[in-house]
Amino acid sequence: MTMRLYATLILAAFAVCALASATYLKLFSQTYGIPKDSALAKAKCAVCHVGMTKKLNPYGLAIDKLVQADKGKKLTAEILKKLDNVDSDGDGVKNLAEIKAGKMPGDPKSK
Ligand SMILES: [Ca+2]
Repeated sequence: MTMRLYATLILAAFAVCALASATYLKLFSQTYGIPKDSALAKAKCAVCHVGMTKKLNPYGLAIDKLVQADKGKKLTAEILKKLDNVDSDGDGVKNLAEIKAGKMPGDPKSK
C-alpha cells in the first residue's frame, strides 16, 4: 500500500467519525448530560465506535440496529433511551448506569 493511499484511508476514517460526532455525539451528550472530564466525555467517537474507526462497539451496534429499524433511520433521544435498561457490552452494568457514572456502555473494561 502506498503512503498516499494509507493517508487517504486514515482521513476517511476520521471523516466518518467526525461526521458522527457532530450530530450523534451532540445528541448523546444532550440526552444524558455527560459528566465533564469523565472517561465517557473524553471518549467522544469511542462511545459507540472502536477507537477512531468506523467499526461499532456493542453499544454502537445496538444503536445502529434500532436506527436501521426506525422509519426515519435517524438517531433520536427516544432511540437512545430504548437502550437505557440494556447491558450492551455485557459487563453486568446497564447502559444508563454506566452513562450516569461516566463509564463506557460499549466497553466491558469500563464499568
Ligand atoms: Ca462498560
